[in-house]
Order: sequence, then C-alpha cells, then structure tokens
Amino acid sequence: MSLASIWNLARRDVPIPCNAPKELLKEKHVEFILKCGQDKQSYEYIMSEYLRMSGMYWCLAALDVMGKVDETDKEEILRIIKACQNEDGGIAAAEQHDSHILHTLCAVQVLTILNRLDIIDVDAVVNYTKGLQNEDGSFCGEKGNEIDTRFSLCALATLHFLDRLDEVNVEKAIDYVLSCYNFDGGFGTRPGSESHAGQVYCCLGVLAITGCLEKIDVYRTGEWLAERQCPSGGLCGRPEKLPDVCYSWWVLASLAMIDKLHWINRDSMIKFILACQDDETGGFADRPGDMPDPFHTVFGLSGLSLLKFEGLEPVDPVFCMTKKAVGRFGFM
Ligand code: GRG
Repeated sequence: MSLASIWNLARRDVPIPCNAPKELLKEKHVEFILKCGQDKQSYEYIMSEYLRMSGMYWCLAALDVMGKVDETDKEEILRIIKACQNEDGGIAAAEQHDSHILHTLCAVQVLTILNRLDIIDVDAVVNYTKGLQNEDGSFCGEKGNEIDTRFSLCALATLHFLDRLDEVNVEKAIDYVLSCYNFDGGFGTRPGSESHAGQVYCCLGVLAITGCLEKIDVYRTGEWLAERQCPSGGLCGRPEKLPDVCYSWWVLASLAMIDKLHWINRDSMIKFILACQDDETGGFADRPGDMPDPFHTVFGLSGLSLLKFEGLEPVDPVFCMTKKAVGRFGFM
C-alpha cells in the first residue's frame, strides 16, 4: 500500500450511502427554493430574519443557475431590498436591522441578476463601503467592527458591480490581502490566521477583481486546494475537517480562478455533490442524509456548474452568479 493510500485511510470523511441520489433532481430543487420564504409565519422564516438578504441571494442565484429566475416574485424582492437600505447608505439583512457589507453585497448581487441597480441609492452604497476601509487596507463588516478578508471581497465586489472601484484604496486592499497569505499556500481571515478554503476564495476573488493573481504562487495554492478533496470525493475547508458541499463552491471556484480546476477528481466530486441532494424535498444538505437548505443548494448547484454538469447555466467563479447575469460586469 502506498503512503498516499495510508494517508487517505486516516483522513476524516463521511460515507456515501449506496441509495444516495445519482442524478440531478432539478425540478425538485426549483420547487424547494420557491417554497423558501413563502410561509412568512413559519418558525424557520421568523428565525432566519438576521440573514434574510443573504437568503434572497442564495435563492435567486440558485434559480438563475437552473435558468428559472422568472418564476420568482421580482416586485416583492425589489420592495424588500429598497426598504433595507439604511440612512448610512448600507443595506441590512432585514428592515430595521443595521447595515452590513455582507448583506450590501448580497443586495447588489440580487439587483444585478434582476438588472435593477437603479432602485437603490448607489452613491450612498459607495460612501458606506468606502467608510469601512481601514488605514491598513483591510475592511470591517460594519462600522468599527470585526476585520476579515471576507469583507475585503464583499467591499470590492460591491464596488465592482457599481463600477466605482476607484473610490477605495485598491493598492492597500491588495497589500492587506497579500499579508494574509500563508506559507502553506492558503489565506486566513487576518495576518497569521490559519488557512481556510472560504478565506482562500475571498482573497483570490480580491486578487482576480484587481487583476493581481500573478502576485501569488498558484502552484502552492492550487496544491493546498486540491488537498482538500477527501476519499469520498467531497471537499473540506481545512486539514482534518469533514467534507461539506459548500466547499464544492469555495474550493472549486478558487481552483477555477487560478486555472487549476482539473487538479481535483471530477467524477468523485460530482458523485459527492449529487449524494447531498434530498430526494424527497429537493435542496442540498452539507453532507449526504442531512437537512437541505438554500445555502448548500446554491453552492452545490454552482459547484456542479463549474464542473460543466449538463443542464446548468455557466457560473462566474469570482461572484457565484451566472455568467449571463454578471454580463457586462464580468472580466474573466
Ligand atoms: C460572492 C459567494 C460570495 C460570497 C461573498 C461571505 C463571503 C464572500 C464568503 C464566505 C467565505 C467563507 C468564509 C466560507 C466558509 C463558510 C463556512 C462553511 C464556514 C464554516 O467554518 P468552520 O470552521 O467549518 O465552522 P469547518 O468546515 O472548517 O469545520
């Protein structure tokens, strides 16, 4: 037995049940997504208010990958987003919540998909986003709060869609992201923090948006990313962690950005993603047999799309939106 196979036997992983789905259950996923948010009195709906705007992005982006955006109530979505823009210019998860760059980006992504950026005060969003940049180039998620490389991507992606990147200090934003680059080829939340696939995605996204991907060692980073594939075919977010279908997005999109998507095993990856579908309700779960949700559904579908799975719209690896929606804002 080779050293590599012994190492694989020792890795943490999950089994794929033999009766797990093997085909894409697209109609069921459309139904699952359309049901989310329909029952406004349900426990799930009320308890998820704090991430409503992100939820709208996950649902709309999932429908768009399946070519079904027209089945939503667009007027209701536009009304909600407009009501969530606060006086500070930022956009909140829900009405009467505080603004956050995460939800601001989600709103901008939804409006880009619907081609309706005109319904928000764009100058105010730009001012809000500018105000989140710190002296060292990093970004806070909300005024005076936590710093994280996730927020660097959210801020730059927001400004990219508004065509206002020049309003922040792009050089410093790049330097900050590069200061979070680790010896193992991954990136962390802040300088010196542990490498994590979600953070790698965010940092590569910033470098892609600003045209600076050549500033890193793509072989070292590609190797760290490819190492995330477990024997089941699923991807984990960092060493010694279990696979989760959302990393089919964070890892695959990162590999796509550096043109190394072929470094993972496509067939076993597809098998793992399909096994995470719920064949009764539709939707994808984090792992085979778990409860499905819109977060894992959009990232499962988008991962399949990156792998050129039949019947899905092509997606942009930086923004997790269809190439059609990114359209004039795309650059890859
Ligand atoms: C444009 C799609 C898009 C996103 C905007 C918010 C954001 C930018 C990116 C999030 C990237 C990220 C950090 C993803 C990871 C999410 C996740 C599953 C975190 C869980 O981390 P742990 O440590 O789980 O709890 P593990 O898998 O390590 O056990």
